[in-house]
Amino acid sequence: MRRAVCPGSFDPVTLGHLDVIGRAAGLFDEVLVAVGTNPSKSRLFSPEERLEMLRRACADIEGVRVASFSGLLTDFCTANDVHAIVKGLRAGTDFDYELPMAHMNASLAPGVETVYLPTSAGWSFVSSSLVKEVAGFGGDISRFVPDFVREALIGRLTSGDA
Ligand code: COD
Repeated sequence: MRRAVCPGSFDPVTLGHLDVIGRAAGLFDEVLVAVGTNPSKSRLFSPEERLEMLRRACADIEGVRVASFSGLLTDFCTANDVHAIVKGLRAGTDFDYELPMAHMNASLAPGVETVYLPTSAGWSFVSSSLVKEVAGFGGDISRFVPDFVREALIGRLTSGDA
């Protein structure tokens, strides 16, 4: 079985993420969407909240399972018999950020390949960070995230817990 992982922070999941996940599902027998920790980012939603949002968002994508991990991505790959890490690229800055990670992951887990999918043009400017910023200033984010994510985001930003 060809099994891949789409890892990310997903804080929160956007339609850009879902586009990459759906296209990865068309390339592999099974795709694990894995919520991990990026130590260089601060979080709005807890790992459990992000996992639950992803479960809902991916429910109708065939061949996709949602999981989480707390350590190294390569350890998750080894433990789950994953041979490919799928990442989305929006611009050159994503490539500059992702390439050292691909090299590090390859040196930690030889045989696990990183596969890059170019963003679909319509989602090239969409990121979790920008969606949070726009929502924080009261802007309309309904074109960028599923409805239930928009509601959760607005709820969090207006509750004072953000
Ligand atoms: N279009 C296409 N792709 C997109 C879009 C979009 N609109 N938005 C996001 N993406 C892609 C990103 O480029 C990325 O590939 C993926 O979706 C997830 O994005 P984020 O922002 O949710 O997640 P990141 O980049 O913060 O996730 C980083 C990881 C958690 C994967 C990373 O830090 C990690 O592997 N952590 C585990 C610890 C580890 O192993 N560290 C060593 C790494 S070498």
